[in-house]
Formats: sequence, C-alpha cells, structure tokens
Amino acid sequence: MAAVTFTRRHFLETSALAGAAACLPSDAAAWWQAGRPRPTAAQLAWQRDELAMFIHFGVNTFSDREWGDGKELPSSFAPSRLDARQWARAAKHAGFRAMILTAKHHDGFCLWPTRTTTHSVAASPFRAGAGDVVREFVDACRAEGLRPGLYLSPWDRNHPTYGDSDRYNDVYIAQLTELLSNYGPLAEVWFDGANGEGPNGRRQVYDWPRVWAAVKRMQPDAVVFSDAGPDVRWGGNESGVAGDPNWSTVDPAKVPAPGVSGPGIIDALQHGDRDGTVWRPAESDTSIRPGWFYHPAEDGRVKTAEQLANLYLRSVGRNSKLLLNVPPTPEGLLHDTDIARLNGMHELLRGWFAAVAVNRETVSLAGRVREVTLTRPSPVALIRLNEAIARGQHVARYKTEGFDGAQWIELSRGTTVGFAKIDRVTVPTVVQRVRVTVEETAGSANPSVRVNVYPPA
Ligand code: FUL
Repeated sequence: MAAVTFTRRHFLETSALAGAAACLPSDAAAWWQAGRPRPTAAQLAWQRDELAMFIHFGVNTFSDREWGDGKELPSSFAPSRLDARQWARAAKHAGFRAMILTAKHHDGFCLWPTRTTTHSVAASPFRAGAGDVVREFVDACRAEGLRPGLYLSPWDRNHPTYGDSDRYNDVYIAQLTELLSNYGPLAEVWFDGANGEGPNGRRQVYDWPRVWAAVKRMQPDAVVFSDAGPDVRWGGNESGVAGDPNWSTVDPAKVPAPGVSGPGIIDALQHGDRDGTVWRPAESDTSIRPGWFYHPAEDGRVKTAEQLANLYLRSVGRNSKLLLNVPPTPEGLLHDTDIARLNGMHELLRGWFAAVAVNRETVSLAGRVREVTLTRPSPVALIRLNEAIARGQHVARYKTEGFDGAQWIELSRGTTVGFAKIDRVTVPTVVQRVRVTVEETAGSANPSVRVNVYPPA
C-alpha cells in the first residue's frame, strides 16, 4: 500500500469514509456479498458532518422556562438583535457542519409566519410582525455552508385541535408542508415523541407513518430523526454520550414509534443491534448548558472546552454524531461564554488530532490485522479507527497494540468501530508501530479499517 500522510487539514476537512474507502483491501469484492444493511447517501452525509448545532429558541427564551404551557403571549417574543448569521458563524468556526432549529417547541409558538395558527412570529413585535426566524436561519446556514435542519414538536400545548387526533394531525402535516416546501433543501427533520394531554383532556394519537411519508415526499434527501428513525435514531440519553458497543444496525420492532417507553428500549437505542436488519445510526444530543433554552441563571454553568472535547470522543468517537445545543439569549444572539467554549473545544480537538504519526501501512493477508509504522517512535495518546461503513458495519471486537522494539504491548480494546472509534491510550510506552487486530466480526466479510495514530498534543 502506498505511503499515507494525513495532515491536520485532512482530519478537519475530509470525511473519514473517503480515506477508508481508499484503503480497501484487494479482496474488496467480498464486501458486496456480505448482505448486511448499508447506509443511504443521506445517512452517510449526516454522519460525515460529525458535529451539528441545536438551536432552542422561542417564547421560552423570554419566559425563562424549559417547557412553555402554550399560554405565552406572542407579544413576549421580542429578540432585539437577532442575528442568525452570528449563530452560523460561531458554529462554522468551531467545526460544526449542520444546524437544527426548533421551528416549534411544545408551547406551540411557530417561529415562521404559518397559516395554521395565529400563535406565531406574525403576531409578535419581532421585525414588526413581518419576521420569519426559520427563513433567517436557513439563509444563515446556507451562507456559511452549514446544512440546515428543523425540529417540529408534535406536542403542541397551544393549538386548539391538539388531542382531537385527526384534526390536529391535519394541522401538523400542514405545518410540516410549509416548512418542507418553502425553505429549500433540509438535511435533517427532527421529531421527538412528547405527547401530553390536550386542552380537551384527550390524548393525541400521532400518525407517524403519514408524517414520515410527507418528509420523504417533500424532502427526499433529508434524514428523518426520531426514537424510531426511520433514518437516524435517538441515542437513548440527553447527555451526548453514545453507547458502547454502538451498532448502526437496529431491529426496527424494538422501538416501534417515537416516545414509546418500556423494557429494553433505552438499551436498543443506545447499542443498536448487531444483527439488525435496518441501518439507523444513533444521534447523541445534549446541551452546552443544563437547560435546552437560555436561562441567565445558567451563565456560570456552561460546559467547559475540555468537557465538550471529551463529549466529541464519546459521541463521534463511538460511531455517533454530536448534536450540541447552544441556546440564543433573549437578544437573539449566542452568549459570549458559549462561543468561547465552542472555540476552546475546537482548539483542543485541533491540538489532539493535529499530528498524525503514520507513514506506512500494511494489511495482513487475512485482512484482520492492519499495521501502521509511525513517522518516528512516540508514545500514543489517541487512536482513531474508521470502518468503511458504506459497505456496512462489521467489526464486533478488536484490540490495538504498539511495538516498542522488543514486543507488542496492548494499547486499547474495543467492540464496535463503525464510522469512527476513538480510543484514548494511557500506556506511556514509546512505540514504533501500531497494529489493530479485528478479533470478531458480524457477517462473514473482512472489515476495512483505517488506523490513525496521534501522539500526545
Ligand atoms: C425533548 C424536549 O422535551 C426537550 O425540551 C428538548 O427539546 C429535547 C431536545 O427534546 O423531547
């Protein structure tokens, strides 16, 4: 195999997958026969983003609450300096590639001038009632080269039809139709399963198959996120930490619909299913602050750069994607502290992954051992493995070792690899070579795994 030199730019700007595909063993044809589920182009693009920013913004920002009750006055929505470009610039600068906005949260207030309710920006002082936050958001994303996504809460504590299932389902589809047909291509449409009681005391029954069909029809290139996918699943917690192991394949019967709880569901969301028949990778969501919406009392409780960089290792570095919420203030701007922490995270990650110490690579005949020779002997701080997931996910168990000149010493052990698996190495030994041995696979194929080795920053 030809010499491989990766640079800082390589890590930051190219997909791991492209590199992995370039390193396919010569018997690659065997892969296509393996018969395991594989991602769609949209799912691959979703995963390559690695980092997406979540924006929770709405009447709760002004009432200082997490869940509005639907009785908020539209007149309370009064951002004085809203600048979606500031959000997008901050995201881009910190290495994010996508952004998702709460077009409507549980309180029912719509951030775009919808025809389905008067409970929207059109009745607010924002831009004298002529504003459209969704429009400003998607425009800002596109101007900064970020892929936009929208969250439309199904639970609606304001709309009078909520709980009257068929009528509300029509309203919900009408809202989706406005969002999916008037704002250009979206990368992700985000649904939660929240389902409270309606004003009439009745429980709303959502029509998820209809919702998903509507997205597929109007935005065929978007991924649909929910507990139950169909394209991307919730990772099972709101702390931004992916499961280990983490299969991108699932058994769809285990999580039949969003918001369903019961034995085994969180486990299925966290870990996926090694023998699952459907490709549905996990998204890890969390907030940079304790709450999803901005609260001034939490200004001193913003996650540190170090905490955020570690979250990257435990989400992206465990075959997931990190959806990190950064909530705008009542002014309509991201807070300076949050921006500083995002930039700090980016600097840390750049430092950790700056110098790739690999200059030569060999693959064993059986394809189960991949060895890299370091540019110069060094201790190892991080090892990043990437599986060629366009052909499915196969690695079920592996170990990594370093050669100190006399013997092979174990550096790390793991289960799944997938899009990326990043191991922190605590063994201080100086090594000349590093090898990964795939000890167990799902399916009969020989996995193609790319190995990158990073010395201490
Ligand atoms: C949950 C909501 O209840 C929270 O308020 C937040 O939006 C979170 C991302 O999803 O379902």
